Amino acid sequence: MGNHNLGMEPGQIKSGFLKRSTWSELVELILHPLPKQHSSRWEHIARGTNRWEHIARGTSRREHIARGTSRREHIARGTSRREHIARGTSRREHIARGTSRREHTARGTSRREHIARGTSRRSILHVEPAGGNILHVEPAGGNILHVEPAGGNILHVEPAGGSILHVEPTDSRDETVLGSVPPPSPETPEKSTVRLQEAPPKPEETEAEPFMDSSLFAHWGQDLSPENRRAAFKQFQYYGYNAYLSDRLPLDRATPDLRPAGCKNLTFSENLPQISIAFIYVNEALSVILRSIRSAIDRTPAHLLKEIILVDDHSNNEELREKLSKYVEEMNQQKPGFIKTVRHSKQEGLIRSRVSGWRAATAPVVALFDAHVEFSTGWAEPVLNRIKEDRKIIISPSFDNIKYDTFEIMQYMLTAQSFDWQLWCRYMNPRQSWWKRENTTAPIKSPALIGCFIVDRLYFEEIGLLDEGMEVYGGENVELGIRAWQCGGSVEVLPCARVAHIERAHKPYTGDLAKHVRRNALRVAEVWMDEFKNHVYMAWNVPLEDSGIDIGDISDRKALRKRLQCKTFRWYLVTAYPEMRTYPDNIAYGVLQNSIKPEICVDQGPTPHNIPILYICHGFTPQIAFYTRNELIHVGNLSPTTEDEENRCLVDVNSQPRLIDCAYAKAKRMKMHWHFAQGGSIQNRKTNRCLEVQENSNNDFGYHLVLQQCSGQSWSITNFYRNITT
Ligand SMILES: [Mn+2]
Repeated sequence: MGNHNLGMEPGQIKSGFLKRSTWSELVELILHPLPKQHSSRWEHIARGTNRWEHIARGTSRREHIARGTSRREHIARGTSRREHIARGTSRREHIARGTSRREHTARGTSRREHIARGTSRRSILHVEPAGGNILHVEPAGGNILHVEPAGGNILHVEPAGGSILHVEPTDSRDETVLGSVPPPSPETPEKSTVRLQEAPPKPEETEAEPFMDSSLFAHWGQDLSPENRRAAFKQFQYYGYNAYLSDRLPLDRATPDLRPAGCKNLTFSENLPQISIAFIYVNEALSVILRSIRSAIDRTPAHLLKEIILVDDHSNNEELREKLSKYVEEMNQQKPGFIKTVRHSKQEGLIRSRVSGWRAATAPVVALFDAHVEFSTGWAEPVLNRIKEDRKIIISPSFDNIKYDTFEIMQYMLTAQSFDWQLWCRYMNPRQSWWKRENTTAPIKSPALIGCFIVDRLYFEEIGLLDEGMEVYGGENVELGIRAWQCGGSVEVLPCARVAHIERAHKPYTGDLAKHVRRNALRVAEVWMDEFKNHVYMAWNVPLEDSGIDIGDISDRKALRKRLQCKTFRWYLVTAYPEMRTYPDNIAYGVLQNSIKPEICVDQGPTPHNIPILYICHGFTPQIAFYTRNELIHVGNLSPTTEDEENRCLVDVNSQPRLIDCAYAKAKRMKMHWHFAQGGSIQNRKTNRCLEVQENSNNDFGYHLVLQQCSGQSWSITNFYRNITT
């Protein structure tokens, strides 16, 4: 989704993927019903500036995933959707303009209502003639709201503070080699897993300016001298944001007041508690850290800001260390002890760094933040007031985005913070009950946290800080949210506390991000999720038993849960996260392999097509199949929440295998029930045709999927909970 073209042009479309002519017809059909002045996402489609164009070019996320170059890898290369956002072409911006589904929700006219009125894009898409099937606008994992959370583990983006995507510090748009980064490999390798070595030609690089196609220069810097451009690019590669520009902006620059209107009229207690603000960083640009500090000082009432704590997670930048020390020294001469410094002698990762910041804090309330933020006017009072009202509420501010290239501040809509079943965090629309209050200053109850948060110092300790048995990053913010709720506290996002945060193009940490998130997620599943823990294993396609993944010792965390007499995860789902979908009927999951050609797997294929394909097995989301007690075969991402409608089921459509929206297929009573037992055939209950593989020289891997009279081919699925019986 929304990715760079990665050097691919329409001419490089893989045969068998969506062709231009089909695309043009589709665009026409889609656009026809919409008035011209409508500033919808469709207009971007018409302009070819969005994800659809990538799909049309055959460069959709699914295809990248299919090639083993998932979006995560693009993120690793610094070529994520974020860049589209920076260019103002993302859906997020539509949200900011108030043209999104969220606004409809705010008006109490949900997308479903539009669907009911026949005005939704879904109904529009139903005009797609091919096979009489639905086009799926939001491809599996079309994590549309997963945009750039601050602090979280959203995988798609650069979260503030949280479970950052610690990935390689290069702007590898310039590398552009699909398959050059191997997919994160399961720790228990599957025998059929094959690494892909597909590589399109490198774009030509001119001697003079090999970096001019970097996203850094899409909206900025064209007028710089070549020399300065080179300098700016070098800094960008290192930091993941435009440090060159940051160095030239005032530390106390003005920022827009993006608070909802009513915030200015709120009144607060006379005796608010003091706060310590901890900034966690590793190899951050000096000017960015200083601006974070400056804005904290300028935008927090002086009598409430007790101290600032700088947690350096073992930066190796000597110059940064020296200059920052000098700054701290000067500040402390004016105000002794005001800035404290904590330095790790080895890199501990974000999670333990946050705890280090908390340990150094002495005020009654502690804020744990990234060091690339700018606080907005009036951010602290509502937070401190809320904590004074109830010390068991953990609070996140509302985040806006400091664009990593121009440093402009882009407003984000108000959201709650939640997560999917892999425990990547995501933004979530505040629920109906909140909108109905028609008070946009009211706290938004939130299932979890994106990453940066403010908490009562002693309460944080009482409920067990963060899980320090987690490594590097990821999952700790989700764990904290779940734990807070289950153990008698809660989480809220405050609309009047706004903090702008740089969503970096890439991270200073390196390594296999997903691997850490997966491990940390399994810890959360084992400690907190009771009978729902299998959902995390399903989402990561990891066997429930003998996964081969060492999640470390969780006995302390289990003891903590017992000691605090925490409620069940079922209670949590009902109370704190009713939007989350559960899948109690799934009885098997994993890749579907045919014994004739086990190295290729059933794959959801490129979107927006609904034709399942056979592809080299990689075991990532587009190939994860689920077989249910009700004999459905679901392929691809499991929609994490009821806001998403992405689940697709295998259906026999006129003897062709198709992937159709499960709810739609069910409503239309389509032929979607399959008899399947491990090692046996996959046979449609109504038509008796079998899903089989057939040789086809036009296909990349020599075979394609067919529905035909059963010839006795056998299929297997990787994991199952119980014996699949007839
Ligand atoms: Mn961040």
